[in-house]
Amino acid sequence: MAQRTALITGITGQDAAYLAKFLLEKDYRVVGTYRRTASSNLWRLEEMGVLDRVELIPMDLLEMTNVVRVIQKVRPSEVYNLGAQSFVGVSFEQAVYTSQVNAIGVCYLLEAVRALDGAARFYQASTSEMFGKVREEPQNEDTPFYPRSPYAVAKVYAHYMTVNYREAHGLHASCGILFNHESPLRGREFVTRKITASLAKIAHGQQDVLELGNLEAKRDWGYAADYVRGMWMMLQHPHGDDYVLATGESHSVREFVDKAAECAGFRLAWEGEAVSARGIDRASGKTIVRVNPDFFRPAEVESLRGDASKARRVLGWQPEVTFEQLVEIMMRADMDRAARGRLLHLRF
Ligand code: NAP
Ligand code: F7E
Repeated sequence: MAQRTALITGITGQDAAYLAKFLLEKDYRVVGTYRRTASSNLWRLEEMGVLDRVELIPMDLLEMTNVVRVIQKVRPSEVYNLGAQSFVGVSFEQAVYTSQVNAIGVCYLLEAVRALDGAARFYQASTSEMFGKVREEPQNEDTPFYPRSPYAVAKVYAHYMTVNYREAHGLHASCGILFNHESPLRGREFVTRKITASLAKIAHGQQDVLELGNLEAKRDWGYAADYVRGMWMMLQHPHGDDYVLATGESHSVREFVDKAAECAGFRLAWEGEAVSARGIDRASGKTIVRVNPDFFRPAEVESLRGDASKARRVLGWQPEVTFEQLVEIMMRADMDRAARGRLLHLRF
């Protein structure tokens, strides 16, 4: 069989690093697109040990001519659209930009794939954020959407546009409705990595306190390596379709903090309620976690829990890493980085 070519947009991001490694191990030619920036941000590919095996090509999802030419040049057999303004918090202040990248950018890509010959298989990174103010629990592929941020609204547009290109133009296009998935390569602004990196710095005397927003928000957190395997499985199925990937378990931010603190060698006692809540290190009596209202969102997604039974039944996908293992993996990686002074530059 001829070697397959995968094009991954957003190659500098968390998922792309795991997916690139996964596909290279399956002997794909992997081409990754990145935005030109003044400073290099290829550290994730470097950490995964794949930087020299991925072909890099500059592409911005906001520039349609660029998108079309990249698809024509690379002629991919599979396209994984992972590029996005992916931080929900920022989307409230950058609603137009987020819509252009996360919604219209996807339309450019779908058009480019259709214009080439429509043969490339297409993966769209849909999200559990589309369920937002949830209509039922757990959420599955039939649960109605109720997006609560410009990020999620834009993703709903992209989701239905992908479904439409599948139905109207016969593209082999799939949407993965992925619940939160994390790893040591997670961006530092997301709550899980913010917690593990901060606690590691506190444990090494490099930071005093971790400030968080809504401690009661609940998420269905899985491990990124499990989820990229699911993306690939979707594109190997004879037909394009939409699938939820999730663990089926939900935990609060506070539970994540407790478990991470334990892995970092702290035992926390909680005092106070809501914005006055404080996490105190029992050994030293110091407050090491507190609430800062600046980190609350104008509209919150309070609780998410996914039902991935369709992916299990049709694709044979299931997650392998548990919540406890995930926290341990992330905490261990950040303790190691802190010990080597690698987190000193991080600001939250
Ligand atoms: P990530 O680490 O934030 O990576 C996003 C990537 O998109 C980065 O490479 C970023 O480039 C790139 N990008 C941003 N704006 C772009 C533009 N205008 N043109 C081209 N590329 C652009 O995100 P992730 O966690 O890997 O997630 C991958 C995808 O899955 C995203 O679409 C996200 O919305 C979606 N998703 C994520 C989760 C999750 O829990 N991780 C769950 C559901 C869905 P820079 O490095 O230059 O910023
Ligand atoms: O927030 C609460 C916050 O920013 C999780 C993206 O990958 O997953 C991610 O979106 C929860 C929210 O992720 C802080 O209010 C409390 O309820 O880690 P997050 P997210 O918004 O769920 C989905 C599936 C995606 O698609 C997105 O691309 O934690 N929270 N205190 C906080 N969140 C942050 N970031 N920082 C805090 O201090």
